[in-house]
Amino acid sequence: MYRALLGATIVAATSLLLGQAARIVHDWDIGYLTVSRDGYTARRAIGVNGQLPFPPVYATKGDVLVINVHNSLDLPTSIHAHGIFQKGTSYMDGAGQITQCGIPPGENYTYEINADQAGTYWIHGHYNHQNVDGLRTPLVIYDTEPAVLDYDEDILVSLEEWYVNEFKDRMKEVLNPLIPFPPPPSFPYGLINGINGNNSTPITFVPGRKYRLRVVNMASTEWFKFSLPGHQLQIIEADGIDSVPHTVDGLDLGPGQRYSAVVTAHDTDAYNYQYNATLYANFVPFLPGMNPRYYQGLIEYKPGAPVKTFAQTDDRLFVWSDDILLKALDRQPLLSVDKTFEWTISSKKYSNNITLAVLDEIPFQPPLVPPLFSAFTMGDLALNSSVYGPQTRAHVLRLGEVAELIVHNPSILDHAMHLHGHAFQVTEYGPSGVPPDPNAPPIPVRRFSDWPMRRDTFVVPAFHYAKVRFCADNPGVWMFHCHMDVHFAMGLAITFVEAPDVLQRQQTIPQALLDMCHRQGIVTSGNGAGNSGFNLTGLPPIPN
Ligand SMILES: [Cu+2]
Repeated sequence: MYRALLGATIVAATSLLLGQAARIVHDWDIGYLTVSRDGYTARRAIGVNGQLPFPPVYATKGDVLVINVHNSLDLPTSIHAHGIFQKGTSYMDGAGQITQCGIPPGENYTYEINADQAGTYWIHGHYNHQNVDGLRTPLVIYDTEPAVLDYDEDILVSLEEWYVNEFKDRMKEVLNPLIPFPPPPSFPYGLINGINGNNSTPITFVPGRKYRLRVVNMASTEWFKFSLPGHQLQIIEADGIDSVPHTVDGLDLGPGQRYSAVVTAHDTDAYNYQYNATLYANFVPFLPGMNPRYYQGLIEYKPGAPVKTFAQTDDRLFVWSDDILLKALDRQPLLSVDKTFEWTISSKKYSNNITLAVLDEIPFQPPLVPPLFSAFTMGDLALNSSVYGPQTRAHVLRLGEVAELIVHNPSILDHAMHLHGHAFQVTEYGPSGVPPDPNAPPIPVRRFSDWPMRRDTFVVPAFHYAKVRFCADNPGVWMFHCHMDVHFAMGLAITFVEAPDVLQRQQTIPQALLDMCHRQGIVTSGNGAGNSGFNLTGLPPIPN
C-alpha cells in the first residue's frame, strides 16, 4: 500500500508548524515505456520519470503544488488535477485545447496548483486521453484541521483498469465506419495501487487502530466495488467533500470517483481478513473470470494468522455506498436554481457511418482557439455563447448563477459525468426511458435529505436521470464530460463559460502558456476560429 511519502510529510509538518504554505515541487518527465501491468502482456504505456506506476502526489491544505512537466512523448500532453477547483487559476486546469494548448514534444511547462482543498483527488493526462495509457496518479491533500472522525493512519488504495491495447488502437475500432458499432467488448484487468490486483500488497492493521482508507477509481471505463468483509466502512468524504459519517459494507465507485472511509481494526490479531476489489461494468457481457473480475488482498493483523473468510453474501443484502444518502458535513443548504439545462445522453450514427456520442445536440469537438483564450480576449462578446463555435457546446453562466443539470440516460450504459472547477450538489435520481426487461422492478425517484452531498463526478445509471446543481462562483471555462474516455472521445462533453467578464478583470494567462501555443501555431485570441466577432470560418464542419 502507498503510505505518505516521508519527504512530503516532513515538508507538510514543517509548514504547519510555521503556518506557511510549502511549495511541493515535482519534476515529471512524461514519456513512453514498455510494461506488462497485467502480468502477461508487455505493451507501450505512458509513465513519469521512466516509471509506471509512478508515485502519488501528497500535499497539505495551503501548499502550492509545483509540477514541472517535460514532454518526452511524440504528441502534445497536459495534466489535470481532477477535483481541484483552480479558483483564480483557471488556466492551470490542464484541459487540452480547452484551457490550454498542449505541451508540445520536447518542451517544458510548469503547473502551479494551489492545494487549497483537503481531500482525495487524482492527477491525470487531459490531452488525447493519455490517462488511459497510464498517465494518472492519486493526489492526497491533508487537512490542517482534525477530521470529522479521528483516525490513526491514512491508507491509499488506487484502483485502475488496464487494457492490452493502447487507447488510440481501441478508438480506431470504435470510429471505424467499416466495423459495426459497437465493436466487441474489451475485458480489462484490474490494478490495485498500480500492480495486477492478484498480486496486491497486504494492508497491515494493528488491533484497535483506526484507518482512513482513501479509495480512488482512476479507471477509464469500468466500476469498482471495494469492501473488507468483517469490517464496516464509515464514509467521511466523497470526491474531496467531507460528509457526515455514514456506515456501509462497501464502496461502489464509478470512473473518476473517490471515497474516504474510516475502518476500525478488530481488538485482537487472532485472524487476518481479506479485502475485495471487484472490477465490473454492467454493460459488458457477463463472462466468468472476465467480467466481473474479482481481486482479493490480505488485511494482515499478524503474519501467518488464519484468514477469516465469510460465506459469499447475496450482493443485494450488502449495503453499498450511495451518494444520495450522504450529507455534506458543512451543511450547505440546497442552492436555488436560476438556469436549468436538460440533456439526454445518446449516440447517433452520422452520414460517414461513424457513431458519435451526444449530450447537447452536437458531438463535442474542441475549437481551433481554446475557449478559455476566447473568454479572455473577446471582450463583451465573450458573454455570447455563439463565439466559441458550435462544437464547443459552450454555455455562458453569469457570476453567481445557479445551474441545475438534469441528465437523462435512457440507455443500457451507465455514465460517469465530471465537471471541472466545481463539486455538484447531488439532489435526485429517477427513471428515464424504458428498460428492456418488462419484469424489472420500477426505478424509484430518490431525493437527498437534509444537506445534499456534493461531488465532482456523479453516475447516471442506465435508464435513470440524475439532477445536480452548482453555483457559477468560479470564473473560467469548465468542461463537463463523461469520464469514460471512449464516450468522451466520441463527443460526450460540453463546456461552461463562467463569468468571462469577471475572468477578464481578475485573471491573466501566463505568458509562458501563450508563447508555448504560438510556437505551435495555435492562435490565442479571438473567437473559436481565431477570428473577430461571429465569423467562424475555418472551424471544421459539424457532422451530419
Ligand atoms: Cu459515458
